[in-house]
Amino acid sequence: MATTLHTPAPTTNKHLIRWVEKMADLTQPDRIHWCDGSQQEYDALCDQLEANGTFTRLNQQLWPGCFLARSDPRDVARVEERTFICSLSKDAAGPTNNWEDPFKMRRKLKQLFKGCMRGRTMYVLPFSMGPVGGPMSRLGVQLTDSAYAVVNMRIMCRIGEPVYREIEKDTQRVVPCMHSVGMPLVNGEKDVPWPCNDEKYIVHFPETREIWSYGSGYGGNALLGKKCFALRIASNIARDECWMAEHMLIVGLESPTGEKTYVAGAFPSSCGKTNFAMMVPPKGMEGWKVWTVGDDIAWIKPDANGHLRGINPETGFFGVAPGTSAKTNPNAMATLRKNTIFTNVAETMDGGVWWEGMTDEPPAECLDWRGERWTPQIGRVTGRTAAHPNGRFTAPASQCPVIDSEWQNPEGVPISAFLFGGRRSTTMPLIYQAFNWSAGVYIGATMGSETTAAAAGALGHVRRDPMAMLPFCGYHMGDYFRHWIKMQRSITRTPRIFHVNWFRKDANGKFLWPGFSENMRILRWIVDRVRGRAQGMETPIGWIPYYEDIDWNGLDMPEEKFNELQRVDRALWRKEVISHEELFIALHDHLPPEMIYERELLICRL
Ligand code: TSX
Ligand code: MN
Repeated sequence: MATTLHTPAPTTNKHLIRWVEKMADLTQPDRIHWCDGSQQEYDALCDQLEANGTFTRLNQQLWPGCFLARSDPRDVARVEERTFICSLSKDAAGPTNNWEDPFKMRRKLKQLFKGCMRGRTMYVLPFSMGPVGGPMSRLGVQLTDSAYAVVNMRIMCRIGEPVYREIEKDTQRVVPCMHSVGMPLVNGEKDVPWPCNDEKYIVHFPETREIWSYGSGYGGNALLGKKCFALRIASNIARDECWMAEHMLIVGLESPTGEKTYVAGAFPSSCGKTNFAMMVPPKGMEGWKVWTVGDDIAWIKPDANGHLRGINPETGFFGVAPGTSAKTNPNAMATLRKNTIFTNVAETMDGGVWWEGMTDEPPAECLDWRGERWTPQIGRVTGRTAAHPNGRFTAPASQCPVIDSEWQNPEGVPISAFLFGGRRSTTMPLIYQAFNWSAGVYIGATMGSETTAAAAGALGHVRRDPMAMLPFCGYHMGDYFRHWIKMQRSITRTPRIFHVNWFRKDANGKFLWPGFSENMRILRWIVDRVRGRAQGMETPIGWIPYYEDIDWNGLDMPEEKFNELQRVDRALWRKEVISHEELFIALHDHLPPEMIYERELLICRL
């Protein structure tokens, strides 16, 4: 420590100071910067990122407060095969997680982190997931050598000064989060715009509630409050404390009379979760409103009355840019117009941003996400897109025009229903409702989505993604289902569970459902079911709406087409249920009996 320059610690917390010293000893940074979370600090870090070439300041007339970052092409997404759950027993992590012996992993990490911050600044970044001091909120401190991670974290969660004060109260355990891009600068070596390492490790110790991330500066690998903490570590805490850490959006659905119903929804990737979270009701449903509480993560807990309440532990949206437009998601477009960090999208010649799907016509010329000249012609010839398919915007939730009035309520909002969904071209009706809680848990446990990109496996193949938690559950998936089943015992008002599929196709491969705004019609039926106002028709898989019970005002939807959308094909469903077995076999020794019983009942009904 003697040779280390650093700002004075803005905290009296001995544990924190000692841990920071110990980690500085290990990683050997040139400087330690204790983040206060202020605007001045943010601006200074953005200036520094610009000077280093990590950030390009965008045209401030068109994009005030906005920056573009281009990552190293080898560091563009989460690295699932490099993500580890290091529980004491391999069995506790389950077959859907990578496991490594925690003692072995600690030795490996110690070796990787030794001197890894040489020549760099170590930022001490205290953060709160959920409103600071809220009863459902949890604290972490990320040590990182990435200023990019710091400025993104400032948008994505609550950081800085108030969090030190909360840590000092010593009322809860703080999750230590170590992060390094894994590229020390030795002998005054010049930095690169996007430092990273080919060797990547995203490591979770669920028992000691620790996170260690090495080698990547991108998204979920580097913003440790998000997937690592709020999902993988929090799912462990939630299991132990009887609440739920879910990969879910939360929306408030307001009726023309001002009645508000909150629902939480889990969808696998490329189902349009962010679009759904900010939906604009369609023509013909005037007076209905959709309010956004969150688009990615929900922490849900029974209150003193046994009613589920949920918070969005984040304060920003880290959304996929390609496909986002004024048509698909006008509220996201309004959100990201200022104070937004773009990563791996294209830069237009007037210092703006562009991505595939943003406008009908691509710009005549731009710089692609790698910074190379791109024209539609070059795109056609090389097959390269201007933006990376996983290009992102990091935008403050407070800027969303439809952010819910209660989105920062530390007690959360009341959750009346859970929605599960997937991208399915056949079999799955547009909407059905589970008979009860355990049948609903079965639906969530067996949900799946069809692969869209050829790279991700065979096109049209259904990939199971239970509750959209496959990459994010920090323990055995079978135990996770058991936890879901068990949750009902601490709830007095059981939420209704629904399954939706916006992506069913006809025999000619055409989408049967217009989707987007029109989904509101389905949500209205869900609200009416929750409130005990709408009929349901019993089918072998659950309750479905009668044609007459859907609000069709402003949409031409012939009854025959609706019936096609809703058709429960028993032959296809028998195949579907058979295919559920594959996942269940992998999890069999931890599977709660309810999953087996629900499957048997479903088979009998079919
Ligand atoms: O986000 C989508 N949603 C949810 C919106 C609230 N997408 C985009 C998915 C990619 C991320 C959708 N795509 C949805 C949807 O409901 N539905 C579809 C499929 C679809 C695409 C185009 C059309 C219709 C359906 N076009 C016309 O009907 C003209
Ligand atoms: Mn997500």
